[in-house]
Amino acid sequence: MNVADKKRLLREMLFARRFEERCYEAYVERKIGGFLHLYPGEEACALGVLEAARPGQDYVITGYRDHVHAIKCGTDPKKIMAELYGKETGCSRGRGGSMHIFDVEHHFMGGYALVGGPFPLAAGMAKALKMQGSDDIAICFLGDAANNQGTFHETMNMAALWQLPVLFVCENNLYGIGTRIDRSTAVVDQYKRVAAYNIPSAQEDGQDIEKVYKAAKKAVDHVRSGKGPYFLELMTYRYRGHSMSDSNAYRSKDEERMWSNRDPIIMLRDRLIEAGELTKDDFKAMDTEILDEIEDEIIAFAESSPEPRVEDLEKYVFAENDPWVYGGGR
Ligand SMILES: Cc1ncc(C[n+]2csc(CCOP(=O)(O)OP(=O)(O)O)c2C)c(N)n1
Ligand SMILES: [Mg+2]
Repeated sequence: MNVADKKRLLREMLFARRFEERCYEAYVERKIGGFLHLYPGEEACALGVLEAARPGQDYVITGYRDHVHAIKCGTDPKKIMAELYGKETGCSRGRGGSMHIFDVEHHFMGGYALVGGPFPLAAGMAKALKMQGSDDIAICFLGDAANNQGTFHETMNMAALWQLPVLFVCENNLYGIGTRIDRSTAVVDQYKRVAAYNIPSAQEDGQDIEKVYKAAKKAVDHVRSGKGPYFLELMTYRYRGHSMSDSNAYRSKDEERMWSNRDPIIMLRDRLIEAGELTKDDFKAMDTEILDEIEDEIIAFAESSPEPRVEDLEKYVFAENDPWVYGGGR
């Protein structure tokens, strides 16, 4: 990774952080309703992994903590913010909200609320890609607690049996809502669990984007070359509560401090400063530019966009003109 790439990734992480913080504010202002799960602290995971893939072309799927993954795939952040605001200009016309960001054009296949739901969907996408003879791959991001769902084991079995081109990325932030991993999960190291299915795997520091990129490159190369699935576990931490309704009272201050000392943005920033590639003023200017863009373009777009019309309430519930739904089959 050259210096220009590192600076771009620093900017992408900072943008993701500021975008998510602004979502928090908008939620508190009651501009955003429903559920909202934020990603600060975990930025290097989605951005580092997808940097090593072909975002916008490979098929990406994740859970409900999904904004940053969609942005990296190429979804317009204005459409994501408008979606959170419930506006007609949102990427799902305001009907989906935060947990259901979806963008077929950029191969971002969602945003799912059901924990573990995306595992089999990712395998299905990978099966389709394999049948088409494509060298695109499916990438499934999910949390640590999702691995205790039955869908995890069913999917790992079939993905290995059929040698599917799918990369599983476990964003291990050590908690499923308020439950620490060692209180819910017999095998704490998630990468070890797929040994039962003969799936190669690795564990990496999810706070260091350069390490994430390197580990993901190896994983993506493996999957793309037709060698079957791969499982990458990234050790990370979310700074905020599980969702906006979580008071975040179950973690010690010491633990929180330890992880904030390993902030992915600060670590890369300081490394670039030490190498003489960036100054503190450059970083400040980058931050100001991002904050202005979020306010003047993204928030302004969401605020000024129209609400969905009441007359359209029943629209987009079913696929319109779909012969499977409206009779006859295809
Ligand atoms: C099938 C299902 N069961 C339970 C829930 C409730 N639930 C929502 S998030 C969550 C914890 C998931 O934690 P993890 O997979 O580690 O992801 P994280 O939120 O930490 O990113 C649970 C149990 C759900 N949404 N779906
Ligand atoms: Mg978790």
